Amino acid sequence: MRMRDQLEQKVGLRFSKGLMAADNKEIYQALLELTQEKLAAAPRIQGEKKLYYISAEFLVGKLLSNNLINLGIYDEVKEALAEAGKDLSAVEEVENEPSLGNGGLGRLAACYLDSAATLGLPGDGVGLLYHFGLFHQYFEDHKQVERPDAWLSPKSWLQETGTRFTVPFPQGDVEGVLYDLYVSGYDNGVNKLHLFDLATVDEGLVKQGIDFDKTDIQHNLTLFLYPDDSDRPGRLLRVYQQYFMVSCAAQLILKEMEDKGWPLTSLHEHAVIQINDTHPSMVIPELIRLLTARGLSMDEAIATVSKTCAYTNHTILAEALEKWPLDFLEEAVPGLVPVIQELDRRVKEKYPDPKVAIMDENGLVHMAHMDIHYGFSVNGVASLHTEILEKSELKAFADIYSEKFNNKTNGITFRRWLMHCNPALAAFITEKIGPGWKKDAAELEKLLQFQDDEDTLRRLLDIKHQNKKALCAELKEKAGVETDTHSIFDIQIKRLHEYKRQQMNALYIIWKYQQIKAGNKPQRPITLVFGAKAAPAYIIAKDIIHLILCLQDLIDHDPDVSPWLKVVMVENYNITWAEKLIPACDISEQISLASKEASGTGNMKFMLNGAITLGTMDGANVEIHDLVGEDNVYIFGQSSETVMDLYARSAYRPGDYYGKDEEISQLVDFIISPTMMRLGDPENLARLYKDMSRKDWFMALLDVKDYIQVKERAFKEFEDRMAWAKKMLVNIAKAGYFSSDRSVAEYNRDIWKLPSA
Ligand code: 26V
Repeated sequence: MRMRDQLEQKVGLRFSKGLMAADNKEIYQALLELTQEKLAAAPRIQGEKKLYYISAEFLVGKLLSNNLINLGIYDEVKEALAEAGKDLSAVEEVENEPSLGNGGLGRLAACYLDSAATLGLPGDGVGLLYHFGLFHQYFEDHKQVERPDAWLSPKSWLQETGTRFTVPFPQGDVEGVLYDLYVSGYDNGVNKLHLFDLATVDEGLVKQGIDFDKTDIQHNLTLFLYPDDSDRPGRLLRVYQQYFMVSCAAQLILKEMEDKGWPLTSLHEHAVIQINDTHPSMVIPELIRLLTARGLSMDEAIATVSKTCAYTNHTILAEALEKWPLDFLEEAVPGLVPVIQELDRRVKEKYPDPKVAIMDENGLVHMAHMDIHYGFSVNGVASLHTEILEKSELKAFADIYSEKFNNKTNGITFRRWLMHCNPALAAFITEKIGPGWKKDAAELEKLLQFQDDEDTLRRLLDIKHQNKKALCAELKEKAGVETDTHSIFDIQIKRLHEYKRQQMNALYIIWKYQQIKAGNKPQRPITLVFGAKAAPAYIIAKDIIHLILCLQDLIDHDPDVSPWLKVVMVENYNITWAEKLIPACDISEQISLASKEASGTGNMKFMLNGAITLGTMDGANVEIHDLVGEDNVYIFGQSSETVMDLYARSAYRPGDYYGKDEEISQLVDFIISPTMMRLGDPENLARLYKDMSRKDWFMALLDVKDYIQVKERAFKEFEDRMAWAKKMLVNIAKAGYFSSDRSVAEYNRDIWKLPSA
């Protein structure tokens, strides 16, 4: 049946009207049903061995277009709707974005599920169904305010499966209820994302904002992702949540083994578990507990689990490497404690070095240490990151288990981050080099033959300009702000964290403001866009948001400056915003303190869409630099070696810059200038000023002058439009390496060893 007829039939059946008379909501419902039916009819990817990717986050984004693209019917649907006078992108607006993630780790999980299905690898995701997700961010009085993100709707992509598992807690058993989402591969079959909900969850527990009774674990486990952990009940709740997730996951895995009639001693031959950061680490002792309860000896259980589990490290920030006090575990998950103690005993017997113990002398249980000893693979997510893990952070482990350590540089799915979000560029690339790049991203290099072709370069500039126009319209509609389509778009979108140094970008804004006030106007207006959520209990991060919002306001109301400089911080930054911002970007801000950003994946998305990276030699920026060469990236700042050395010797003092360097002092002082103190909250601004001038733990002042200088050079070079377009082309052509199809193929080659359909 023609797509138009299929759609007419669906709309007719459900709403007793024709497509032309239906509104976008009705069309969305019809499309959702039609797409779900096609997903259900697609072949389920199967094999003798399967990947279980367990993760606290899956930042999947809206699903309609992605599924239509992967099913190969996007264009047909778009045309059928257009025939009836309807617009697919307006229909997409109806869908709520699932609020199941926080940042890079969650988005990476979503990209990897897409690629596993695309490559025909049997692999399911396992996580939790958070009713209110992370939180919805609002701005009030130039400050972040958090409210529940009630994204669930009665009709959605989720399917109730009827599968339930019992999870034991000291307060009594709770039930996990399994919901499934189809994960479609591009031109291939489907896998699933398994999301567990708490049968007895009670949304009514949420009172003011995102506050709720953190101790009521029989009703709260699946309300929020990362509930505030600034107090003991909050931290305990994390443990309860994590255990709920991994116990359900472990039971699902064993059920699938039993359903197939496979003996549990052969678990490692049929299952591989990827532990995404330490949040799912308790799956190791939980599986051991369940296997011994089913008759395996402790030795057998430990051996088979160790051959099944692999761990990915996504951060080297000490505070993000989870360590739980033993008494927390005794209180929340007493059933696991004897297993963890046994695992620790075995380690201590073999390796006396206290650095590699699971349980340290303070009674803290190091989750990553358990993963490394009792998993068969440990990987970092970019080559510099893996090198730092091996040579520094996890050196004691790498010395013991050199064969376990490996690098898997992150990747992104080109289906969402080019074909979906930038259809004009995708079509142009196909026009130039054919469609092969969609299945083999390395083919993008064929674009290099056009690097001196004026017509190609002009087309690239034109596509960028069209995307800017679309973004400006979106900013007007959604945020009520006017932006200039001819300005340079310089964008920093990522979690708000001091190590990512949004505060350094804010110092640039202050510098530029002062320059313009002094009469030094830029050659062309500049639009600086931010998008970021701060963890609700992370005070300084919220102060940085406050600073940026105050600067936005200050500049908007200053007629000397506003024609030249525009600051926009979008509210509730999410995947949907990213899909609009990235295609329109000229300069991609990747300015983390070298050694601190494990990889970054936004940097890859920007590059693929023809933005030029302005960044430090950190994370995957290093690989971007090596691929595109000096001329096609803007690098500044101290090296990771220097930074690590400064930390090791406790030798960094902001006072060496603030107070000594007049230019730097002027920028920092501006934060508490009378103008700013009138505009913002003096308490927040003074706290941030104090932190930046006296502590500056992530060394913004160390690199700020170099940053300003290199950023100015980038703005200047932007004016040679042909030279800039060539940089864009080289970046796009070299982005193929960052396809998640490549990453996932490497995971499979070295770690998972799954059969491919
Ligand atoms: C962060 C937070 C912050 C909010 C409060 C709770 C909480 C819990 C855990 C974490 C860890 C986040 C780890 C993470 O997202 N790492 C990112 O992983 C990306 C994918 O590998 C990588 O590209 C980024 O560099 C890295 O920061």
